[in-house]
Amino acid sequence: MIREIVVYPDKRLKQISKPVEKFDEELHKLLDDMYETMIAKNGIGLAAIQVGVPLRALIINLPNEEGEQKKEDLIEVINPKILETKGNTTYTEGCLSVPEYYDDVERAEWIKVEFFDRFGNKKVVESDGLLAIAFQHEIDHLNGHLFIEKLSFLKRKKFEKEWKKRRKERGSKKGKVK
Ligand code: Y12
Ligand code: CO
Repeated sequence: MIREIVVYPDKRLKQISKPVEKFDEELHKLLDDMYETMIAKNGIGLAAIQVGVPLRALIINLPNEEGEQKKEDLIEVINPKILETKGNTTYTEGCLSVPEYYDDVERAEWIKVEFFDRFGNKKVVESDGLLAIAFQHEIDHLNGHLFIEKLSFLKRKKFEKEWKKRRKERGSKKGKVK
């Protein structure tokens, strides 16, 4: 089932998500729905709070070297903890909760992260490149943070101005249809 994406500035995106306690059918249904929703919206990562569920669960599905996004490469991440980070890198990020806005964000270049899969099996993964960025972007969601909070003061102002303008335009379009 495709769920509705929670979009900025919805207050739910500021919530600190709660640890998953039961690795049961309900969690599996949530993860399956998150995958369906992410694919339907052309995303490569999604946190549960982005579909309105305040649980520490996220998914990442990066395209492979051929540029194909395969389900076998899907990573389901429950109750993650970043154990170690190294270096710095900058990447132009986007987010399904902040549609049509992309900007450069600085993050750790390498991370070591511990998490559980949908069955409660513990994993430890070391990652760099796009995967490390995706982990950090999605873990930020679990702590109520969006990538736009990491922009410089001036860039954030520019974003808020663009966002207000867009909202006005969308509002007036809706008005015309009615
Ligand atoms: C690197 C940087 C950020 C992440 C987090 C996951 N981000 C996404 O999955 C962003 C998806 C996205 C998709 C959009 O839709 C289309 O391109 C059709 C989009 O634009 C619109 O909504 C029009 C914006 C963001 C992981 C790794
Ligand atoms: Co996001």
